[in-house]
Amino acid sequence: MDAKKKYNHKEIQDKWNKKWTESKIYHPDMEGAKNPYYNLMMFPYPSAEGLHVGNMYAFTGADVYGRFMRLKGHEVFEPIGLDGFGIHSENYALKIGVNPSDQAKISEKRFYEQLRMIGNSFDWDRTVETYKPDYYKWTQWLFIQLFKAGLAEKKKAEVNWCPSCKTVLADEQVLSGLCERCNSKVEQKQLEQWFFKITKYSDCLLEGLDRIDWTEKVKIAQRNWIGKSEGALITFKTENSEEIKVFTTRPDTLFGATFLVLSPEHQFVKSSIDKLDQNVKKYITEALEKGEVDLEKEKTGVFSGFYAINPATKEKIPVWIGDYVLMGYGTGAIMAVPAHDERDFEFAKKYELPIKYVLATPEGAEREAECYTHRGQIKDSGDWTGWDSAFDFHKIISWLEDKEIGTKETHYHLRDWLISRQRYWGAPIPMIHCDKCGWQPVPEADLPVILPYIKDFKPLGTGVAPLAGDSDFVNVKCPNCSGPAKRETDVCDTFLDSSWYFLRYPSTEVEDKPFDDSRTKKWLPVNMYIGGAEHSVLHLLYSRFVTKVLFDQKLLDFDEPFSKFRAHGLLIKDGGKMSKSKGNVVNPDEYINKYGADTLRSYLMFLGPYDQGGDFRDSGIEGMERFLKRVRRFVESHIASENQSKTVSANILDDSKIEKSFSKTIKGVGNDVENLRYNTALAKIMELINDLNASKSSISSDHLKKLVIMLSPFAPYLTEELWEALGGKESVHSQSWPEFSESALAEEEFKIAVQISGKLRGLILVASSDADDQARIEELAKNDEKISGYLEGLKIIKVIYVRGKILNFVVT
Ligand code: ANZ
Ligand code: ZN
Repeated sequence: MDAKKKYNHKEIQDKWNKKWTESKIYHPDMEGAKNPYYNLMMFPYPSAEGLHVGNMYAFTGADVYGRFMRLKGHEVFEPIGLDGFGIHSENYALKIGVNPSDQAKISEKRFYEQLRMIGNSFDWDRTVETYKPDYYKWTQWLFIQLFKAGLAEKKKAEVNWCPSCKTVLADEQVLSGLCERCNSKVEQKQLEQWFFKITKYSDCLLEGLDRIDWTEKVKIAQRNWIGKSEGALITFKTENSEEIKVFTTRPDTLFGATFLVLSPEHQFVKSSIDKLDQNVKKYITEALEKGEVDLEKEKTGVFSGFYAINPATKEKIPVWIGDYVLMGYGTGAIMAVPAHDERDFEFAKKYELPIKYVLATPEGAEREAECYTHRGQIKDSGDWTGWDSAFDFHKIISWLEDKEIGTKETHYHLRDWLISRQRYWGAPIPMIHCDKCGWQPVPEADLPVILPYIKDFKPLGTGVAPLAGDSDFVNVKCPNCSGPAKRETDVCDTFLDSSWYFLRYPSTEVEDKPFDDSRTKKWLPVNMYIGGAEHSVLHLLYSRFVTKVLFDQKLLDFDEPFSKFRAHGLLIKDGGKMSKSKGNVVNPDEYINKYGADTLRSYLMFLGPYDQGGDFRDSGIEGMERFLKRVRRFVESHIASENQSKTVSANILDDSKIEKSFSKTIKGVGNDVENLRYNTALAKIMELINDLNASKSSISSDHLKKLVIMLSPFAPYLTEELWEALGGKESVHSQSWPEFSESALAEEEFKIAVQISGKLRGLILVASSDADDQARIEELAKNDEKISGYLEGLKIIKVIYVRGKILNFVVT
């Protein structure tokens, strides 16, 4: 490299992109790799705007990790693809009036061009595009495996309907009552739909979480979404012997149940409507009209006029109707225990209903009429008095069962996965309906069921998908009886496409099966997966489910797809999440053109802890540009001076300092990168450069090489260029992470002057880590032979410590 020539990042990027492609350095041998490491990042859906700097933030962080693992001796497989089916792409195509399959080609080209510019070590021989028949053939195959295992079913159900997207949504795609994509208010509709029975895997999905190394908040989100609650089903009888069953997680509070509350939609309310007072009827009508309640709002209710018997106390308690009890959960009826449940407490206070404490409460709680929600010692509860509600759950259940009052019951929040979409742009569901034979899967030999190119792909909004208008597509022979039959015209939810793509990457060229067994054995489960936490209960849950199903079908020999998962943070601009509507989206191309990929990558990684995200600012990127320039000048000037004369180090002390700086940095950066603390890793490299600049001693090319290797995951092009200039063999990216010397890192000691009443009497050596431990330093001083001699017979009245410098014993 010519030091005087201006550094042209564009030329250098092109040069190395070409060399990397030729040398296949990022294309591990799928069959022969000795130390395989599958480094995966969530593949993007190709949006019209192209790659967003937020995507780039995610991909760079994942790539830094992959490059680090390569330096650590692994053969790293880092694939990329496009999750291009789905509403998002289709909506854009609709907006600009292009067929989604035509738009897909345009988006693909644009995305891949951009993805080639960001300096990631992608294996470009193994891309996966979910909308291509050679991929969705196997998505359809997967659907059929689930059907054959009895895990796919078409049934009529109340489903979420987005009036704007004109399709149904899975529960996971509804956020506080709004459509995840377009924010429209979601409606409930009765429709016949395909479901995957993910609920059969609730316990499996919970149990597996304990065995995987994932970002804790994502595990918590999954646990909450599965929402297992163990409790009891308890039967209350009304005065006229009708039964009202309630689900409770706190059967231990049964003796404190002072009223019941039913949802306005409860069967008991419906069947006794004639006997209800006018004002009660009015309340019910209004509540039903209001529909879904806002749980944050004040609770309302009305006394039904009926009473029930508490089966434990045998007391008569009033039956209320209230809007805080939801029909869709439990039995739609609750036993209210105001003393120990906040919602019931609020309700009881408002309507002046009795509050009865049945657990030992802290001093004063009852006098002040406070709600006490913890478990504890049971009181005033007949046989149960003295039991501990935290530990005697099973005793309580047995008691209820003996008396035939209740049974043990477990509830889950998780619902079955709604898989069908009444849209065009997805994999056709590979099922055929015959009036005689019912639902039949398309024979595997006939896969893929090609998505036909149709003109009228607009969603109809009638609950029927656009494919229904294509009679050539619809009418087929029944695979079972050869009679006339009809194809399913709904398409698969896009989350099915992405639920298994990681299985396809190592086997992209395999044509006769979705994934090759020996390759799968070699590369899976994924060693490291990085992506957004927003997919906690969507993609990350569905992928686990699909993997578990395939495991149970003996098609895989592992049941968790991602051994390690880390969620990255969000990139913020001007205080808000980047979004097109806010007009604060940053396009990475502009910055790559202006500053180069190395600078943008390093800047993004320097913004803050990778798992917490950061704030994108133009001023910051210039600082990073200056830093990389400094590194370049530093290396280049040393190469130049080495070439002139081999300078011999003048100062041995300085040399050991350099050794130490290097060891400290190599160790620190390694730990930081391992833990995705890229910002502090870069800070340590910056510090090293400062140390080296300040040092007078010569720096060997060996040192320079170590420096360049450490920086290589962040700035892959510049470091290749410097590596070459340093005469390095092969690529910097196929080197080994530098070793460091523990002995150079050995603890530093410093000297403290010990005075006795202001007179210097000796020096002691103290470890740096003890600099703040005055007691330890006093002890060391007193144990020193010389000093202890001076102190003999004297009385210490005061000790003054000047940190790191002087210890003064004031004596009389
Ligand atoms: C009595 C009780 C006493 C309760 C107490 C709690 C505390 P999770 O954990 O979410 O499953 N509940 C049951 N069905 C309901 C419905 N349809 N609408 C609103 N609330 C309902 O919560 C179960 C608890 O939520 C149940 O336990 C019930 O209140 C309430 F000190 O029963 B509990
Ligand atoms: Zn048939």
